[in-house]
Amino acid sequence: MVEPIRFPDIELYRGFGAPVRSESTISGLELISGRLPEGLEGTLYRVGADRQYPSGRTDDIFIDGEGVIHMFRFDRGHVDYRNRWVRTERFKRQEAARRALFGRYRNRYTNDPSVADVSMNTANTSSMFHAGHLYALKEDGLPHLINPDTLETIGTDDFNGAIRSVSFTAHPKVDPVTDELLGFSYQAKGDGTRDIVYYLFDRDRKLQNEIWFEMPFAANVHDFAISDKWVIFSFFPLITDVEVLKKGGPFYQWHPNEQMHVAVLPRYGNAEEIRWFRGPVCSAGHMMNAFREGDLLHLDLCLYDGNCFPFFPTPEGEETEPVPPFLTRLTFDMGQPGDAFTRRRLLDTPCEMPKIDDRFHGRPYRYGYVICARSADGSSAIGRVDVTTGELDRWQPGPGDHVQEAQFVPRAPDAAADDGWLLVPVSRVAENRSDLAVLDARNLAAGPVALFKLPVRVRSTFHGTWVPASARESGHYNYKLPAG
Ligand code: V55
Ligand code: FE
Repeated sequence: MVEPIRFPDIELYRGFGAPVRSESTISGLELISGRLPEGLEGTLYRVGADRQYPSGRTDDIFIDGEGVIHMFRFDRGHVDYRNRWVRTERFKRQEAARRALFGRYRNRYTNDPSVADVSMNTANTSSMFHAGHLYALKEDGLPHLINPDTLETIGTDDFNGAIRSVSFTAHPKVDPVTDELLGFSYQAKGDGTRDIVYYLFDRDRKLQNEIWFEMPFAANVHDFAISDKWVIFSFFPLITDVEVLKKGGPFYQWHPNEQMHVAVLPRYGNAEEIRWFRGPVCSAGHMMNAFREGDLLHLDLCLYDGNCFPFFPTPEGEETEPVPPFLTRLTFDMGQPGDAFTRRRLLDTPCEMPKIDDRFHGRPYRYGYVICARSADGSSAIGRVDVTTGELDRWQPGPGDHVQEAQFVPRAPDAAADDGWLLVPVSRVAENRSDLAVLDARNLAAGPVALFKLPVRVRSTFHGTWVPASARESGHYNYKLPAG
């Protein structure tokens, strides 16, 4: 007897969060207002989570669920949309069984015995384009190779055996100027292990550097940051305990009495050169950027003075108070001994999902793009922050509406910093569907220069990637840093 499909009445699945579970193909989105700027040719990929079948649990969390890859293709004045489930092993097994076989977030001990050896990789977090290959990513498994035109899933990819860890981050950095790929894996030898490995691939996917080292505890390492000489890993005390997993518990527990730790690695060197820094407890999911100023290494991130994931409790089972994220600069003096660093707030408005003009990854930069905290009416805004002045320009789509993470597209491969567009998916909550807004990055407050209507709802996307039409052809971004 097969159970009927019925999702639990929990906040996660209400309203705009209701599972969509369908795949769309729309040839030419309707233009609501404005007009599409000349020269915007390429594809925005976005990845998010949906629910294939109810898990039979009420502790589902928003970062879980099967991966869906979405595509907005800008082609000769039109925008085409499609979305497809990522056909992970997990998805295919559940589809065959016509029900959920996987239980609590990343807890393999809560899975159906029939899938004891199947990866929990949902491919639900982000996309990556490198050397002509498009991927859907989740940090607990290998990248899934995706057909960039049809969004068909081709399969997992270990880069010709180069990725020897069990997983690969959902926040790699593809440097669109050098076309190098920098990435890592944490808990790299399996759940609860303290191993972490940093990878550097050249523009042709050849592994150029690999540094294995140990974390202070079995942390979550969701993101990292790069500079021309160093790469930075931070360790906040959201910690995995396999004994807790065996009892059906949460994948992470928040340890408020631990410190935060930072490891600075040489981008091109080896493990002997690692420097460690330590500070009071805090946490972060997302980094905006890092860069070097002589011996000073700056790391800008959305920092929480507490637990960034309040749905992961303490070891005593206590929930922690939600705290707001503030864009903060941590500065490490690589010319001095010791493990101390300084900290300075860059913006007084809480914000998350930080992005930059991708050409400035690891380089001195001025502008970042963020989702600003919800205001009283429950909506959110897209903002541009000048990290040198703390100035904020923003656009709020409408009462009750939400924005998803922005993607900056330079006007030309060598355009000046900030000279380009922001592509922003908008959740029209009252209408139960989405829009795609194209904004002038230098004047967000003016509102979209073009606004496209989707007849369907883009339930949730976390992160994405812009692939210019020229890069789809050549495999490489070949962007240039603007002169000056
Ligand atoms: C995050 C997201 C994840 C995850 C772990 O934003 C951390 C943070 C969408 O999946 O698995
Ligand atoms: Fe993320």
